[in-house]
Amino acid sequence: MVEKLEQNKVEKLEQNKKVIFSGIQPSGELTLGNYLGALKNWVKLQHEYDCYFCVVDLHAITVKQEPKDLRRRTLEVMAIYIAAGIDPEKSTIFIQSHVAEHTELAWLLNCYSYVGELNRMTQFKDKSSKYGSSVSAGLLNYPVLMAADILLYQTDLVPVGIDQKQHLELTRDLAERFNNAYSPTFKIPEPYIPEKGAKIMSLQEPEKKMSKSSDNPNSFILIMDPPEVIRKKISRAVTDSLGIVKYSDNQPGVKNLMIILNTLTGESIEAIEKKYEGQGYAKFKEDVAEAIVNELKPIQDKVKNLTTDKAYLESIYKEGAKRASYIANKTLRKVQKKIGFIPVSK
Ligand code: AQP
Repeated sequence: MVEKLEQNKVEKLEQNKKVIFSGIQPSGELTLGNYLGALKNWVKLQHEYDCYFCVVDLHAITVKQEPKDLRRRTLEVMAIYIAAGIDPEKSTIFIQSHVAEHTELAWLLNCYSYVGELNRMTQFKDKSSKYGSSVSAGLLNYPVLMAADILLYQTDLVPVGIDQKQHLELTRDLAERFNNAYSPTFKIPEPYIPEKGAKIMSLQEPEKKMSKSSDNPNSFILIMDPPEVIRKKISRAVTDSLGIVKYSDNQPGVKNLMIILNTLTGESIEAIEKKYEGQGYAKFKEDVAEAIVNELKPIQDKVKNLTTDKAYLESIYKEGAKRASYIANKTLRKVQKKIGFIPVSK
């Protein structure tokens, strides 16, 4: 194993590839937002970069999870990564809780984070208003764990939807704060926000982002939604009474559907406007639904096969955790030493 890891390391160094880290929480069934804002881009990036793609189960427990659902979803998310086109030979796919360095670095970074800056995070404000007085300290500390995830791998780029940009800025602040307090330790990562699909909005309240933890199933398309459900949800998507397919902030529902169509088919916004001129919304919505079905159906079929092959999934996450631990441990030991901890004797 060590030989294989060394070999891998040498290959990566020889290729001098930049490092990418990203992850998705198994906090619900994955949505079209996760797919277009994150996954679809990861697939493209894996050829050029040394990629770490993690199923961030530690993040998922910042809100209550049913243990059996969490177990099922964690494997399903992994299967979706692979089915969407992430090649486990090329990229490191692993489960966050299998690499203990994530929790340990998160604790250390917590001691360099300010409560005030965590309180200002939009996601914390949004989610804590939903959970009221039972909001967990984990939800407040979520961005610190995210910083640990990223910094452990000396990450260059983090491909995320625009909703995660603020957390990435905090990661950069924490890395700079630590580097300035001691000496250069962490690489300062850059966000990689896709041109297309950076923020897919709710189908029912298009001023809010599409989110897997929404209480209204009509607000999102799930990656695993059957074709007839996708068609129904798109036909029910909120539009307006203007009846014109136009890319405008005054028509947020229509604009969102246009972005989905454009991201999936590559048809330009202008071409879409022209194509549906004078036709109302019915045909437009039908085509949006078909584009989604065409994209997701092959992925769904592969996911169904993969989730029945637990031994294969286990082989991927075991190998992934070994590869990830090797790098993560090196960074963590550097951090411990700088802080002044006595190294563990072997
Ligand atoms: N609507 C979206 N549009 C574009 N990108 C999105 N992402 C999520 N929703 C959209 C991107 O997916 C990646 C993983 O996100 P996550 O599941 O770890 O956390 P999240 O951003 O909090 O996603 P959700 O669906 O809103 O989850 P819940 O409801 O559990 O909080 C990120 O790159 C994110 O940008």
